[in-house]
Amino acid sequence: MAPTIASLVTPGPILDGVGHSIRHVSEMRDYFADSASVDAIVGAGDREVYAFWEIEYQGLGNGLSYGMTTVQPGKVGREFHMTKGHYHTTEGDEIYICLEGQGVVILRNRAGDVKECEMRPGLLIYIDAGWGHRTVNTGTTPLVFVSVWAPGIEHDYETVRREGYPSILDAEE
Ligand code: PAN
Ligand code: ZN
Repeated sequence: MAPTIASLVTPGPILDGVGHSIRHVSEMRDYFADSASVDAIVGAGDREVYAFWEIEYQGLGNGLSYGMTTVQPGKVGREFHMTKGHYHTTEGDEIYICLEGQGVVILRNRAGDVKECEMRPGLLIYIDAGWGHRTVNTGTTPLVFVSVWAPGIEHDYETVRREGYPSILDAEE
């Protein structure tokens, strides 16, 4: 799903910062544990795990950046489809608002404490600065959510890749 932007703000400086990214299984080799399953999926033609839009605020003043993510249902090995996950390198909070589907946001701080928040339509998840976040689709339909964050945040994926990060395994083989 793509966001439809209905704005009272001059669109120029905001739309300049729009990004659209699609993450396939092939780009997530470092994130899924079962490399044989990754190879099998990529060999069969690869597939999308998730896609997201980002609208980075580039105007004057204290604006907001926001985006929309769709995580497709599915598993790689026993792990449910998920985002790469990241930490924010600068202090700055974020909210997620779930629109469709079912899943979990896994929060982890740099001390290694982990919390899980349910995602279902209508739930709002507040992500405090300092907590990494990864979103997992545990359902059978696309998981769609809106995110809003403080402008100027840099996304740190390297720590997740280096240290690893919790995921959700299906109970069934
Ligand atoms: C979100 C995420 C989006 C994609 O907009 O960037 O869901 O997940 P990854 O960034 O982990 O690939 C967000 O948390 N922004 O700060
Ligand atoms: Zn974030």
